[in-house]
Amino acid sequence: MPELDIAQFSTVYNMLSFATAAMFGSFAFFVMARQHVAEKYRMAVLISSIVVFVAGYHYFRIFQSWDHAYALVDGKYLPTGIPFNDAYRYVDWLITVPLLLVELVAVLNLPKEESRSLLSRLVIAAILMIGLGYPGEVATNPGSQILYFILSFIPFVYILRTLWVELGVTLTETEQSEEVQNLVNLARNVILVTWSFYPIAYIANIFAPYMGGDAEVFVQVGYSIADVTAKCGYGVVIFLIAKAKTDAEGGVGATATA
Ligand SMILES: *C/C=C(C)/C=C/C=C(C)/C=C/C1=C(C)CCCC1(C)C
Repeated sequence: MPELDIAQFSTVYNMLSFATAAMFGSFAFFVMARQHVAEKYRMAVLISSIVVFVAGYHYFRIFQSWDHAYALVDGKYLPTGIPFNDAYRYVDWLITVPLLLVELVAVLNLPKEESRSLLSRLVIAAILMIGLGYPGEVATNPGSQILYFILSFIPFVYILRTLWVELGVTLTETEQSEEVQNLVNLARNVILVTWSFYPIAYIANIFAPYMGGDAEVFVQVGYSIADVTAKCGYGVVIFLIAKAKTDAEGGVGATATA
Protein backbone atom coordinates (compact mmCIF):
# COMPACT_ATOMS: atom_id res chain seq x y z
CA MET A 1 0.00 0.00 0.00
CA PRO A 2 1.34 3.47 -0.86
CA GLU A 3 1.81 6.23 1.69
CA LEU A 4 -1.04 8.79 1.48
CA ASP A 5 -1.50 12.41 2.44
CA ILE A 6 -4.52 13.44 4.51
CA ALA A 7 -6.60 14.54 1.50
CA GLN A 8 -5.96 11.26 -0.36
CA PHE A 9 -6.84 9.09 2.62
CA SER A 10 -9.97 11.12 3.45
CA THR A 11 -11.23 11.15 -0.13
CA VAL A 12 -11.36 7.35 -0.17
CA TYR A 13 -12.65 7.18 3.42
CA ASN A 14 -15.53 9.53 2.61
CA MET A 15 -16.34 7.84 -0.70
CA LEU A 16 -16.58 4.42 0.96
CA SER A 17 -18.79 5.88 3.68
CA PHE A 18 -21.01 7.57 1.07
CA ALA A 19 -21.34 4.35 -0.94
CA THR A 20 -22.33 2.38 2.17
CA ALA A 21 -25.05 4.94 2.95
CA ALA A 22 -26.27 5.01 -0.66
CA MET A 23 -26.59 1.20 -0.74
CA PHE A 24 -28.59 0.93 2.50
CA GLY A 25 -30.73 3.96 1.60
CA SER A 26 -31.54 2.34 -1.75
CA PHE A 27 -32.33 -0.91 0.03
CA ALA A 28 -35.09 0.83 2.00
CA PHE A 29 -36.39 2.42 -1.21
CA PHE A 30 -36.55 -0.83 -3.21
CA VAL A 31 -38.21 -2.73 -0.34
CA MET A 32 -41.02 -0.16 -0.27
CA ALA A 33 -41.17 0.34 -4.06
CA ARG A 34 -41.99 -3.33 -4.60
CA GLN A 35 -45.63 -2.86 -3.56
CA HIS A 36 -46.16 -0.33 -6.33
CA VAL A 37 -45.62 -2.78 -9.18
CA ALA A 38 -47.63 -5.78 -10.33
CA GLU A 39 -46.93 -9.22 -8.85
CA LYS A 40 -45.03 -10.52 -11.89
CA TYR A 41 -42.52 -7.63 -11.81
CA ARG A 42 -41.84 -7.84 -8.10
CA MET A 43 -39.02 -10.33 -8.53
CA ALA A 44 -36.99 -7.74 -10.47
CA VAL A 45 -37.41 -5.07 -7.75
CA LEU A 46 -36.71 -7.68 -5.03
CA ILE A 47 -33.42 -8.52 -6.78
CA SER A 48 -32.51 -4.79 -6.80
CA SER A 49 -32.96 -4.74 -3.04
CA ILE A 50 -30.80 -7.87 -2.59
CA VAL A 51 -28.05 -6.36 -4.79
CA VAL A 52 -27.81 -3.13 -2.78
CA PHE A 53 -28.00 -4.96 0.54
CA VAL A 54 -25.14 -7.30 -0.42
CA ALA A 55 -23.14 -4.32 -1.72
CA GLY A 56 -23.93 -2.25 1.39
CA TYR A 57 -22.55 -5.01 3.59
CA HIS A 58 -19.40 -5.27 1.47
CA TYR A 59 -18.89 -1.50 1.46
CA PHE A 60 -19.11 -1.50 5.23
CA ARG A 61 -16.40 -4.17 5.33
CA ILE A 62 -14.23 -2.35 2.75
CA PHE A 63 -14.61 0.86 4.78
CA GLN A 64 -13.45 -0.88 7.96
CA SER A 65 -10.58 -2.53 6.10
CA TRP A 66 -9.46 0.84 4.71
CA ASP A 67 -9.59 2.38 8.18
CA HIS A 68 -7.43 -0.41 9.63
CA ALA A 69 -4.91 -0.39 6.78
CA TYR A 70 -3.65 3.14 7.58
CA ALA A 71 -2.52 5.10 10.63
CA LEU A 72 -1.86 8.82 10.91
CA VAL A 73 1.79 9.44 11.77
CA ASP A 74 3.18 13.01 11.75
CA GLY A 75 0.56 14.32 9.33
CA LYS A 76 0.89 11.40 6.87
CA TYR A 77 -1.14 8.22 6.48
CA LEU A 78 1.24 5.28 6.65
CA PRO A 79 0.35 1.61 6.00
CA THR A 80 -0.16 -0.21 9.32
CA GLY A 81 0.78 -3.56 7.77
CA ILE A 82 -2.81 -4.82 8.07
CA PRO A 83 -3.60 -5.53 4.41
CA PHE A 84 -6.41 -3.62 2.73
CA ASN A 85 -8.82 -6.30 1.56
CA ASP A 86 -9.85 -5.52 -2.00
CA ALA A 87 -11.17 -9.04 -2.48
CA TYR A 88 -14.46 -7.88 -0.93
CA ARG A 89 -15.13 -5.98 -4.17
CA TYR A 90 -14.62 -8.97 -6.39
CA VAL A 91 -16.67 -11.25 -4.14
CA ASP A 92 -19.36 -8.58 -4.22
CA TRP A 93 -19.29 -8.32 -8.01
CA LEU A 94 -19.36 -12.07 -8.38
CA ILE A 95 -22.72 -12.04 -6.59
CA THR A 96 -24.18 -8.73 -7.75
CA VAL A 97 -23.21 -8.52 -11.45
CA PRO A 98 -25.11 -11.70 -12.44
CA LEU A 99 -28.06 -10.45 -10.34
CA LEU A 100 -28.10 -7.10 -12.16
CA LEU A 101 -28.45 -8.98 -15.44
CA VAL A 102 -31.16 -11.23 -13.98
CA GLU A 103 -33.03 -8.06 -12.98
CA LEU A 104 -33.15 -6.79 -16.53
CA VAL A 105 -34.35 -10.07 -17.98
CA ALA A 106 -36.86 -10.55 -15.12
CA VAL A 107 -38.49 -7.14 -15.58
CA LEU A 108 -39.00 -7.81 -19.30
CA ASN A 109 -41.06 -10.91 -18.50
CA LEU A 110 -39.98 -12.58 -21.76
CA PRO A 111 -41.08 -16.06 -22.87
CA LYS A 112 -39.37 -18.72 -20.69
CA GLU A 113 -37.16 -20.18 -23.42
CA GLU A 114 -35.70 -16.82 -24.39
CA SER A 115 -35.21 -15.71 -20.79
CA ARG A 116 -33.33 -18.89 -19.98
CA SER A 117 -31.07 -18.78 -23.01
CA LEU A 118 -30.25 -15.08 -22.58
CA LEU A 119 -29.69 -15.42 -18.85
CA SER A 120 -27.46 -18.46 -18.85
CA ARG A 121 -25.10 -16.86 -21.37
CA LEU A 122 -25.10 -13.45 -19.66
CA VAL A 123 -24.46 -14.95 -16.22
CA ILE A 124 -21.58 -17.15 -17.43
CA ALA A 125 -19.99 -14.18 -19.23
CA ALA A 126 -20.36 -12.03 -16.08
CA ILE A 127 -18.64 -14.66 -13.92
CA LEU A 128 -15.80 -14.99 -16.46
CA MET A 129 -15.40 -11.21 -16.63
CA ILE A 130 -15.04 -10.84 -12.85
CA GLY A 131 -13.03 -14.03 -12.37
CA LEU A 132 -10.51 -13.07 -15.06
CA GLY A 133 -10.26 -9.49 -13.77
CA TYR A 134 -9.24 -10.43 -10.23
CA PRO A 135 -5.74 -11.85 -10.89
CA GLY A 136 -4.97 -8.63 -12.76
CA GLU A 137 -6.34 -6.44 -9.97
CA VAL A 138 -4.02 -7.98 -7.37
CA ALA A 139 -1.02 -8.31 -9.72
CA THR A 140 1.73 -5.70 -9.44
CA ASN A 141 3.57 -6.37 -12.71
CA PRO A 142 2.22 -4.63 -15.83
CA GLY A 143 2.41 -7.84 -17.91
CA SER A 144 -0.23 -9.64 -15.80
CA GLN A 145 -2.25 -6.47 -15.30
CA ILE A 146 -2.58 -6.00 -19.05
CA LEU A 147 -3.07 -9.69 -19.86
CA TYR A 148 -6.00 -10.11 -17.42
CA PHE A 149 -7.46 -6.79 -18.52
CA ILE A 150 -7.66 -8.10 -22.08
CA LEU A 151 -9.02 -11.50 -21.01
CA SER A 152 -11.69 -9.88 -18.85
CA PHE A 153 -12.58 -7.42 -21.60
CA ILE A 154 -13.71 -10.22 -23.95
CA PRO A 155 -16.73 -11.35 -21.86
CA PHE A 156 -17.40 -7.65 -21.13
CA VAL A 157 -17.85 -6.96 -24.84
CA TYR A 158 -19.88 -10.16 -25.23
CA ILE A 159 -22.35 -8.97 -22.55
CA LEU A 160 -22.78 -5.57 -24.19
CA ARG A 161 -23.17 -7.15 -27.60
CA THR A 162 -25.84 -9.53 -26.28
CA LEU A 163 -27.78 -6.68 -24.67
CA TRP A 164 -27.69 -4.53 -27.79
CA VAL A 165 -28.04 -6.99 -30.62
CA GLU A 166 -30.01 -9.95 -29.24
CA LEU A 167 -32.12 -8.15 -26.70
CA GLY A 168 -32.98 -5.57 -29.38
CA VAL A 169 -34.41 -8.30 -31.61
CA THR A 170 -36.33 -9.85 -28.70
CA LEU A 171 -37.84 -6.49 -27.75
CA THR A 172 -39.20 -5.94 -31.24
CA GLU A 173 -40.44 -9.51 -31.55
CA THR A 174 -42.29 -9.47 -28.22
CA GLU A 175 -43.90 -6.12 -29.16
CA GLN A 176 -43.07 -4.14 -26.04
CA SER A 177 -44.70 -0.69 -25.86
CA GLU A 178 -42.72 2.33 -26.97
CA GLU A 179 -42.43 3.59 -23.39
CA VAL A 180 -41.02 0.25 -22.22
CA GLN A 181 -38.63 0.10 -25.20
CA ASN A 182 -37.36 3.58 -24.30
CA LEU A 183 -36.88 2.60 -20.67
CA VAL A 184 -35.07 -0.61 -21.62
CA ASN A 185 -32.88 1.49 -23.83
CA LEU A 186 -32.15 3.74 -20.86
CA ALA A 187 -31.31 0.68 -18.71
CA ARG A 188 -28.90 -0.59 -21.39
CA ASN A 189 -27.25 2.81 -21.62
CA VAL A 190 -26.92 2.98 -17.85
CA ILE A 191 -25.15 -0.40 -18.04
CA LEU A 192 -22.90 0.77 -20.88
CA VAL A 193 -21.86 4.01 -19.18
CA THR A 194 -21.57 2.82 -15.58
CA TRP A 195 -19.89 -0.51 -16.41
CA SER A 196 -17.32 1.33 -18.52
CA PHE A 197 -16.09 3.10 -15.37
CA TYR A 198 -14.70 -0.20 -14.06
CA PRO A 199 -12.10 -0.95 -16.74
CA ILE A 200 -11.14 2.77 -16.73
CA ALA A 201 -10.59 2.78 -12.95
CA TYR A 202 -8.68 -0.53 -13.26
CA ILE A 203 -6.19 1.06 -15.67
CA ALA A 204 -4.93 3.33 -12.85
CA ASN A 205 -3.38 0.18 -11.30
CA ILE A 206 -1.13 -0.13 -14.33
CA PHE A 207 0.06 3.46 -13.89
CA ALA A 208 0.51 3.12 -10.11
CA PRO A 209 4.35 3.32 -10.33
CA TYR A 210 4.02 6.83 -11.83
CA MET A 211 0.96 8.04 -9.92
CA GLY A 212 1.89 7.13 -6.34
CA GLY A 213 -1.04 7.36 -3.91
CA ASP A 214 -3.26 8.96 -6.56
CA ALA A 215 -3.61 5.61 -8.37
CA GLU A 216 -5.17 3.97 -5.31
CA VAL A 217 -7.48 6.96 -4.79
CA PHE A 218 -8.52 6.89 -8.47
CA VAL A 219 -9.31 3.17 -8.37
CA GLN A 220 -11.29 3.32 -5.11
CA VAL A 221 -13.24 6.46 -6.03
CA GLY A 222 -13.88 5.16 -9.57
CA TYR A 223 -15.22 1.80 -8.39
CA SER A 224 -17.36 3.48 -5.71
CA ILE A 225 -19.03 5.92 -8.11
CA ALA A 226 -19.54 3.12 -10.62
CA ASP A 227 -21.09 0.85 -7.97
CA VAL A 228 -23.54 3.48 -6.73
CA THR A 229 -24.74 4.32 -10.23
CA ALA A 230 -24.71 0.73 -11.55
CA LYS A 231 -26.65 -0.65 -8.57
CA CYS A 232 -28.77 2.15 -7.06
CA GLY A 233 -29.36 4.29 -10.17
CA TYR A 234 -29.88 1.27 -12.41
CA GLY A 235 -32.25 -0.26 -9.82
CA VAL A 236 -34.41 2.85 -10.05
CA VAL A 237 -34.60 2.46 -13.85
CA ILE A 238 -35.62 -1.19 -13.42
CA PHE A 239 -38.35 -0.02 -11.00
CA LEU A 240 -39.55 2.54 -13.58
CA ILE A 241 -39.79 -0.18 -16.24
CA ALA A 242 -41.80 -2.35 -13.84
CA LYS A 243 -44.04 0.60 -12.99
CA ALA A 244 -44.61 1.53 -16.66
CA LYS A 245 -45.55 -2.06 -17.51
CA THR A 246 -47.82 -2.26 -14.45
CA ASP A 247 -49.64 0.94 -15.42
CA ALA A 248 -49.97 -0.13 -19.05
CA GLU A 249 -51.57 -3.38 -17.89
CA GLY A 250 -54.18 -1.69 -15.72
CA GLY A 251 -52.38 -1.00 -12.42
CA VAL A 252 -51.26 -3.06 -9.43
CA GLY A 253 -54.70 -4.44 -8.55
CA ALA A 254 -55.74 -5.36 -12.07
CA THR A 255 -52.69 -7.52 -12.77
CA ALA A 256 -52.52 -9.02 -9.29
CA THR A 257 -55.97 -10.59 -9.64
CA ALA A 258 -55.69 -11.40 -13.37
C1 LIG B 1 -22.09 -3.77 -9.13
C2 LIG B 1 -20.88 -4.08 -9.80
C3 LIG B 1 -20.68 -4.05 -11.15
C4 LIG B 1 -21.76 -3.67 -12.11
C5 LIG B 1 -19.36 -4.40 -11.63
C6 LIG B 1 -18.97 -4.42 -12.90
C7 LIG B 1 -17.64 -4.72 -13.22
C8 LIG B 1 -17.06 -4.65 -14.46
C9 LIG B 1 -17.84 -4.31 -15.68
C10 LIG B 1 -15.65 -4.95 -14.54
C11 LIG B 1 -14.93 -5.02 -15.66
C12 LIG B 1 -13.49 -5.24 -15.81
C13 LIG B 1 -12.98 -5.24 -17.11
C14 LIG B 1 -13.87 -5.13 -18.30
C15 LIG B 1 -11.53 -5.35 -17.40
C16 LIG B 1 -10.66 -5.12 -16.21
C17 LIG B 1 -11.13 -5.85 -15.02
C18 LIG B 1 -12.56 -5.47 -14.60
C19 LIG B 1 -13.04 -6.66 -13.76
C20 LIG B 1 -12.48 -4.21 -13.72
